[in-house]
Amino acid sequence: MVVPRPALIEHTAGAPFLLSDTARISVAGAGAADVAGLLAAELAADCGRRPDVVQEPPAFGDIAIVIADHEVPAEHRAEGYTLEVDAGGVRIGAATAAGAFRGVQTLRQLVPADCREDPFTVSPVRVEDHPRYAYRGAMLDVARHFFGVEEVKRFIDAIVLLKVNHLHLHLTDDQGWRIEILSRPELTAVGGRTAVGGAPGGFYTQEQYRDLVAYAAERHVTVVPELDMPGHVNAALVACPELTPDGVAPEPYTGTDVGFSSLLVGHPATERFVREVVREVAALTPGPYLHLGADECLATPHDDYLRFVAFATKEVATAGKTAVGWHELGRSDDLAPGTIGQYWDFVTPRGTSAQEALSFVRQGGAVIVSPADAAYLDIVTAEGEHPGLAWTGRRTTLRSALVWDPARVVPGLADAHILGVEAPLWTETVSTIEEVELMVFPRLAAIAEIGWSPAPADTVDVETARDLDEFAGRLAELAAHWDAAGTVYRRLPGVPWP
Ligand code: TNX
Repeated sequence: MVVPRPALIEHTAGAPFLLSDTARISVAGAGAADVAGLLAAELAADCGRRPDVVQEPPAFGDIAIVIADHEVPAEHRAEGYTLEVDAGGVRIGAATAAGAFRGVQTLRQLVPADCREDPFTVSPVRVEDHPRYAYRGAMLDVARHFFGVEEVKRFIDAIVLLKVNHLHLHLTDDQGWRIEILSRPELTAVGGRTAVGGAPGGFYTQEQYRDLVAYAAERHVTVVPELDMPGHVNAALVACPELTPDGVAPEPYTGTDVGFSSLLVGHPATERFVREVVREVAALTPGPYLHLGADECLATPHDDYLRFVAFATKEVATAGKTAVGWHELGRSDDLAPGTIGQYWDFVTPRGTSAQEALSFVRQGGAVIVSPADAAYLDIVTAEGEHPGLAWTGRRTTLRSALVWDPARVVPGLADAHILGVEAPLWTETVSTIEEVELMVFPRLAAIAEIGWSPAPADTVDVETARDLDEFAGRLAELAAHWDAAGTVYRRLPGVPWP
C-alpha cells in the first residue's frame, strides 16, 4: 500500500470504487486540468483507457481533482493533498497543482497493477498526506556515461511515482561536458565527445535541455544542474586550453579516478569562464538552484579552493540562483549567503564533514543529506556485483538505504535546517539506462520514504522506526507497477517480489 508511506492512510468501510468506461476526470481550480491530463495519459498507458477531462462537477463514478487553498492546512499547501476513494468516486483535493500531482501518484499505486481488467476497482480509502521535506532528490551522473533526452525522460517518469521532486543532473566531470554553452561551443564539441572507457559521449543542446527541464516541470520536478568545479574539470580543460597554466590542453580522460584536475584560481580566463557558464546555465534554469559541485578538489591548493568557492557561489547569486555544493564547500566561511550544502559523508560522520555541513547553516543556508553509505545508488548491494562501486567498504542493502534518519546524521543538524534528502547515481560503471534503473530501484524507494514520510518520534530509535518487513510488503506491491511499466529493478532479498 503506497510508497512513500502517507502521513495518514485509513482504509474505510463500504463498496470499492469501480472505474467504468464512462468515468470522467472532473477538474476545478488552477492547474487541475494539466494534472488531470497527465493522469488520463497514465491511465491510458497503464490500464488502456483514457477518461475524458471535464470542467464540470463530478457525477457518480468520476475522478475529481479540486485545487483550492482550503483543501489542505496552510503549512502543507506546497505539496499536501487529500485523497478519498469510495463507491461514489475518487476525489483528490490540493492547494497546488504539485499537491494534486503527488495525490495522483498515490492513486496510481492504489489502482491495481493489472488494471487492464474491465472494469477495475479501488478499495475505499482516505489519505491525508504531505511531505516531511521540501526537497526529495535523485541525481543522475550524465558525465561519466551520457544518457540522452528520451532516457532521462523515462527516468523522470519512474521517479515521480515515488514523489521525488528534484532531478539533479551532474552535467560535467573529467570525462565529459554535457551541456551546450553558446559562448563556448568547444565545451561540447570537444569536451562532449568522451565518456568512461571509450563509451560514446554526447551532450544536450540548449534546446534539448530546455525540453527536458519543461518535461520535468510539467511533472512538478525541478531540475538542478551541476557544473562541477574547480575540480572534476578535465573535459573543460581539454576543450578550453586557455584555462590551463601553460595553455596546453591535457589529454582527454576516460578513466575513473577523481581529484586530479583543477581550474587555475585567480586567472582572469578562469573567472570569465565561470561567469559565462554560470550565466548561461542559470538562464536555462527556471528552478532556484545551481549546483557547483566543488567536491574532491585534491589538485586545488587549499587557499585557492577557498578563494574560488567564495567567488563562484557569488557568481551564482549574481545570476539569480542559490548555489548548492558538496559539503567540502563548507570549508569556506565566505560563501554567498544561503548557499546549500550537500552532505555526502557516511551516516556516522568522519573527519571534518559534520563541521563542514554545519557551516552552511551558520551562513544562512541549509543542507541536503545524501550519506554515501546509505543513499549512493552506485554502491553495490552485494559483494562482487557489477555494475557498482564498493569504495564505502560495505554493501548498500535495502536495510542500509532505509534504516537511518537525516536528522540523526550530523549532531546539531535538525529538520529545521535540512532541506531534504537526495540519492545520487554516479555512473562510472553504469552505461545503459537499464543498468541505471537496476541500481536505482528499489533503493530509491527507501530514500524517497525517508524524505516524504513523517519523522520518527525522538523517543523511538531508528531501527524501530523503520520497519523493514512492513516496507518490503509495500515495495512488493509497488514492484507490480514497475513490472507493468517496464521499469527495471533489482530483486533484492527480503522482499516478497511479485
Ligand atoms: C564520490 S562524493 C564522488 C564522485 C564519484 C562517487 C562514486 C562526491 C561528491 N563525489 O566523483 O563518482 O564518489 O561513488
